[in-house]
Amino acid sequence: MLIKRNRGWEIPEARVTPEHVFFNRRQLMAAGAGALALAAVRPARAADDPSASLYPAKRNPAYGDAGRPVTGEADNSTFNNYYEFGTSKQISDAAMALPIRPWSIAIDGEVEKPMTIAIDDLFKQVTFEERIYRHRCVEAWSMVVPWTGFPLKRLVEIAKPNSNAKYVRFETFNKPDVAVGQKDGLFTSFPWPYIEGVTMAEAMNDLPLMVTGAYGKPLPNSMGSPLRLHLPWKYGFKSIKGIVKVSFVSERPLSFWEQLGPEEYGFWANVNPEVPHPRWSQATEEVLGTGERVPTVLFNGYGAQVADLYKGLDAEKLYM
Ligand SMILES: Nc1nc2c(c(=O)[nH]1)N[C@H]1C(S)=C(S)[C@@H](COP(=O)(O)O)O[C@H]1N2
Ligand SMILES: [Mo]
Repeated sequence: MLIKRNRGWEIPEARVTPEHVFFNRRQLMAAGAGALALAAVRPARAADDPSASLYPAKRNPAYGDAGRPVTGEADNSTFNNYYEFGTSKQISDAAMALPIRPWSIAIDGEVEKPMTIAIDDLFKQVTFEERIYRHRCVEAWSMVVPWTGFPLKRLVEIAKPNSNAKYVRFETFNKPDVAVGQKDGLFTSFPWPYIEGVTMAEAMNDLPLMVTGAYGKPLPNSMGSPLRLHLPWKYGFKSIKGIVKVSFVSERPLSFWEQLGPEEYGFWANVNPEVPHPRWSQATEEVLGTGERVPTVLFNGYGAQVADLYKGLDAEKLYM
């Protein structure tokens, strides 16, 4: 029997309200008094992080300058998209409820040997480095962050995928007991857990960073502790936080946002100022912390490293 369920997030307006509403709120904050309130909020730190002694890591000179000033640490750790903890940007306190140890990562799918590895054991197998990257949210704001982490391609090396692996699929925790966005209200009907994915070719590019820290310290919970991804040439929603599973798969993963709004959020999500979001322009972006508006650049300025990945894919919707 076929039962058609009408879920809250299938209502076209409801499913896209959060970004719209909070974009306006953020503009208000940048405009005046709100900015002070923002600065007064203390960044949420990952207390007693056992990986603290691994910081600061050596800066990778190839990514030592993002061409723009680094965004203030307090702005960055208290202005976040992390829907597991609510739809506002002020989730840094709520995110402190997430226990970041014990934490393990499952690696499975088309690999030599599926495994589950404790996060601190994984950290022993990799070398941390610092990279300063630009980040461009699809909501048309941007920031610059000194991330610490290790290349995604190093994780691929550890996982040893076989030739059936065409994509890497990432999955965030699903803990309605501690994550208020997964527990309460309308957003319990979101398609948790948060999923994202990249092609194997994208994974093997030098840019994707498995992020463990920022500003020379372990990540605050609000920024995705203990492990997130950062893809500097794609819109920010691709940079999944709170990762618990990495799967090597033969089929293209269907992401959280693509499930919610396939006309607005596709698989590729490459930054392109000439392709507007269906509801707003992507031509410019507001710099977090300063309120300044600057032009958005194709591939967020990382075309030299990634443009080749998309040759011959003209029929694909590469943006959004
Ligand atoms: N699990 C998870 N990861 C996520 C999100 C989320 O809601 N849940 N939001 C994404 C979006 S839209 C952005 S812009 C970035 C924000 O990262 P930041 O808080 O470090 O700025 O995280 C991305 N990763
Ligand atoms: Mo975003």
